[in-house]
Amino acid sequence: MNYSIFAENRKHALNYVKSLGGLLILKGHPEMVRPGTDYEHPIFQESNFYYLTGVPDENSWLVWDVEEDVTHLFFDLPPEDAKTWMKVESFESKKRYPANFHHKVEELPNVVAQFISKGISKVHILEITSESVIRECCKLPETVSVSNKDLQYLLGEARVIKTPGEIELMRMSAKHSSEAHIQTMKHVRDDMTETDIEAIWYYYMHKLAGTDGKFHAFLPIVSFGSDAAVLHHYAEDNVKAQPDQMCLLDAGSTYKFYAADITRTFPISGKFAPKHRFIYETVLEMQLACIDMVKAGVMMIDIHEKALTILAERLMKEGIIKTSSAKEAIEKNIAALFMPHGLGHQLGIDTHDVGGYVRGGPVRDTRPSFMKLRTNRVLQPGMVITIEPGCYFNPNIIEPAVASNPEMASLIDMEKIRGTYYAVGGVRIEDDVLVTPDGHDVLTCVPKNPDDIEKLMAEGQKLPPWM
Ligand SMILES: [Mn+2]
Repeated sequence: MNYSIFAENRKHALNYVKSLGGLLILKGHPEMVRPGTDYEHPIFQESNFYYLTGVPDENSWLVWDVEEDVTHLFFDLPPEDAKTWMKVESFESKKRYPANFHHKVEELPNVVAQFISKGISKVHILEITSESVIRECCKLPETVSVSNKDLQYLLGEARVIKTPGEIELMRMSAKHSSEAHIQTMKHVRDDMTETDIEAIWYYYMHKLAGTDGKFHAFLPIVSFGSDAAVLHHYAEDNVKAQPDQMCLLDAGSTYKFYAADITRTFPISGKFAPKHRFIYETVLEMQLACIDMVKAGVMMIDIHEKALTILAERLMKEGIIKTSSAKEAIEKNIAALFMPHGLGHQLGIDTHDVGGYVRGGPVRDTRPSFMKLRTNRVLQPGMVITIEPGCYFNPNIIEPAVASNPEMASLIDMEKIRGTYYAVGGVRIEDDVLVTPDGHDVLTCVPKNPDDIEKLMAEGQKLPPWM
């Protein structure tokens, strides 16, 4: 592992936080023990702390004098007898994490006191940390002011633009997650449950990403048929696949805490039925056109609008909606009934990564077709975003909308939807895209052309059964 990545992150972040002045104090995630047991929950390091340090250990601290750019890292070392139970890293080995000084956590108040004695009177902390905890742990006198107003936002702004080292880590998580998706797709059989498919995904994720990828970027979404219209449907063990259904798998691993996020939708039988293929090709056309638009200077909302436009045009062509134009379908909130989410989000340490809405930037568009978009950003080189259009037929969204709006009801062929498309459920196709100085680079690589999916699944059928 190249820990200089985190020194590089800090150098990049300094451009954003230097003007704050004073001392930045960040606390790593606390340890979490299940009450009454010695079971320690694995912790996903606090994202901002990890970004600046690369330290995954619980109860760690960073003290950063941004005016002089001097950093102190603090480690909570386990007691001597812990060696009976676990492999304990030496204090010396902690010096691999880049900082000017390394300490045991007990020294935190002394080091902070030295800064205060040199005249520092201002401390900045994250919004998510409690001022009283920081004051108590660092023994801050009342004369020192503590602000949680700006640090988290500014670090978020820094994290929007990935450093070259971060991009390398994200390429790794994208690679592992892509391969795990391919392997899972090959092993799907028509007698499996949602949890069976989830288990195959887990197996490959752990096998490929190993201990560096032991955290999921998020809980995998696995759904069959009509359940795929529910955006976050988690796997259930009593739901068995039907040969005439599609499966939607939205899953991503992490690598060194950096996330990947991929969705594929594929036929359980390995062959798309015509009604599946129509919806699938609609979403694929949306996704390819949107990825094509990704380049510096373009606004996410314009790419989102492109997705809705293609969706509306295709649904009009099939007679599912009867508006006179795609524009009308968007303005009358009809297109959004079939894609009730934003086109994508930023990706980084967090799956829905920071920095969605810029202070002083355009406010969130409140029109129903646009309000779910997670970012108002203009794309810049170094951003990593997901492009994940979808088309869904969710009766819980569509039925109340047409029941309360006669004009909308007159513009939608409910017979077709009830008779055919509720059973199709939903399709989403999602890839992770890096904005580069001259366009974009798609980091994830899983077949998505329907013929390629059928070919891959046919190859998979030749493999011995999983169970
Ligand atoms: Mn996503």
